[in-house]
Amino acid sequence: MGSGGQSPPAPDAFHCFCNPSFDFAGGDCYLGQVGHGIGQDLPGTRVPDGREPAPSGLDVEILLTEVDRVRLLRAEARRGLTATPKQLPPKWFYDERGSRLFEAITREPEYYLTRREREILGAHAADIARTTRAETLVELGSGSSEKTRLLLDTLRAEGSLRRFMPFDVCLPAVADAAASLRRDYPGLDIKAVVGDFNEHVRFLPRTPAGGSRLVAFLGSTIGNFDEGERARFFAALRVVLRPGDWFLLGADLVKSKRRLDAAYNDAAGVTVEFNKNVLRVLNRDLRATFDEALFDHVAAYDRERELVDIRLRARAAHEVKVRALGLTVSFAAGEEMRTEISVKFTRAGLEKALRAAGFSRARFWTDRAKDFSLSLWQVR
Ligand code: AVJ
Repeated sequence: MGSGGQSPPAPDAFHCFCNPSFDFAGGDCYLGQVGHGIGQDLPGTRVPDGREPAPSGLDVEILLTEVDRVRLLRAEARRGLTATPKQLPPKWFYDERGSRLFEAITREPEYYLTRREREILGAHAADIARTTRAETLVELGSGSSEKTRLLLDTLRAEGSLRRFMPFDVCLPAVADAAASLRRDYPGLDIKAVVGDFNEHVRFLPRTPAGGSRLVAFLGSTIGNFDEGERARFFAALRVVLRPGDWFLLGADLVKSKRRLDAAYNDAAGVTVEFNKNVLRVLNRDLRATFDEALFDHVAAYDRERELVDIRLRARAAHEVKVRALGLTVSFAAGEEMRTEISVKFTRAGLEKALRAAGFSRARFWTDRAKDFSLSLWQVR
């Protein structure tokens, strides 16, 4: 990456929002993404073995390169499509279209999660700021920065805030978040990190000793982890945090099957499109031949396991080629492939998991309807 004043050329087709693109011409897809996201700030971008201070004040640390991501998609697709039962990890929903579809889901009347979390944050962001007096806000999986702003505003009013670190698997997401926040929060030191928070949380960049950090993980993204992944994630996070640091977790709560089934089967059908988007991603990025019309969206709350199980069910027996993997995959009529789990929590379950990882609880809030939870954890 050059250090001249020139912006890299904008990509022709920007479709690499939160997943790798395989048709990036001339190598590294980040070039195009940075052009899309932050333009002149490219010289500030640094990689772990090429550290360079950002002349622009914007700083992006890349823990997961495009090459790593490509390798990961191939490996996970091969593993999942050859397993019994078949499955695909939910992170591959989120290309640019998938991210837009998820944003659309959050506006559907049945999908209460986002509205409830916003209600809680609106009511308690000032308390969070007063309690933590955090100097650094780290946001894991920093999607839309709307809810983040509630925290930035109250932390700033508290006078403690110095630094914001959006941490996401996707460079354009962190770069866009950083660029727009930089306009609205002059003087705020923004350090963006590109990584897979499930794997790279232990590499969270250090901040100058003294100031406390608040790590926010919102939106019930934690629901995509199974029990083992969740325990490993909390433990890894606990290891990087220091006494005086804080963890803010947004987690959806167990409720009636009727409401959960409705939330994941919205009448407008946006969730159907979102679920099938993973097939488009595989078609585009692994040159696969999935036909969306041959699959049905299936999502049902499992009371025993306290999770919504989300799948794609083949309508008829057929074969799919995944050319980039040299793989032919056979589906039986009615065969189901899991694309996501969305675990629902109880207060007791959350406390048990976080205590086991070494956190102690400072606060636990719900919205008025007790649909969603926001909890603040302390490292002592
Ligand atoms: C982004 C993982 C929190 O599980 O509710 C929404 C994703 N999937 N509708 C969720 C999702 C189907 C969402 N999370």
